[in-house]
Amino acid sequence: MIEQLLQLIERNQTFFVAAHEGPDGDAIGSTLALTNALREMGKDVVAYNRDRAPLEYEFLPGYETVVNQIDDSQIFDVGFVLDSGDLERAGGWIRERCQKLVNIDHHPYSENFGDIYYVDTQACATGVLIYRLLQAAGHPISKDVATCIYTTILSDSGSFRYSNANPEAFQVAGEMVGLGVDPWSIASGLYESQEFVRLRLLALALPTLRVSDCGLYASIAVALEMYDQADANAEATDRFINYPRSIRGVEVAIFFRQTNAHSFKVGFRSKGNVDVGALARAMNGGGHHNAAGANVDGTLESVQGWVFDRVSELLADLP
Ligand SMILES: [Mn+2]
Repeated sequence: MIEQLLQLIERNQTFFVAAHEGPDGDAIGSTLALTNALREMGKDVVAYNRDRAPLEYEFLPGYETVVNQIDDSQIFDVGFVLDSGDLERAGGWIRERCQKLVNIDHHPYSENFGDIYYVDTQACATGVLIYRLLQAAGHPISKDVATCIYTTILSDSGSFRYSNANPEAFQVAGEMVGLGVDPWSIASGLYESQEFVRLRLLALALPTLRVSDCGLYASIAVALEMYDQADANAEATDRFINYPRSIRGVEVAIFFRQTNAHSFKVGFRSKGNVDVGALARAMNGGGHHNAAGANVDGTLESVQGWVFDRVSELLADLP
């Protein structure tokens, strides 16, 4: 598998690198880790994200080169789709624009799209798979690439707090620090450079916190009018779900984010005992064991009632 990938890189010149929409630190970090490394090898690379790179990743080398539009006629030798679960989350049209397509991911249920499928659910972040690839290629990891890889691990492991913070996560992160990455500057870029509008929106959302009678699930909600009041947009709601999740005893956290007058994007986080991926798939959504989401139509009250019932059923089955 890695051999095939190395040949593909060696024998081609134009590359396209993309990751899932609404990108997190692993999506943008792995996009830029691979992009920077390929550019160092002298390749022509377009880094793409449907939603570009959010401002909080400004500190990543190559940040300003991530585009959200490409030439109508451009065809690439090789396309890499990273951290995406399915191709649609990156852009279904990518298939036709790339002679060869590669799926690199660590999500369970990652769709088998592409000509090469390099998926390892044991990797704590897709960035770790990029690290393995560069190691195999014998490409020396620059400080720029190291910064991107370190960010993918920090972001997907919740700053080494989640159960995916395995020995490889610490080992690779440690190696990146050895290459000159400054953990404080990345942590401050990610977590201590918030936009004030985000906290204004949070102040409006926190009063919606609800904990179930059983204490096992909790939720938070953002309604459309809150965006106007706080002068914020949906990007500002990133990580709001961590507030209900952080409550003692809560197993499942739920985030209701209104997307239009009649529907909500419902996000789920599990502390590990409940498979919220299965729950979301039953609602025509998707995701993995500990993080998933689905779209549900209705008013906040009706959507909450329906979702709370599904979650209660699931929790009733817990041993
Ligand atoms: Mn990831």
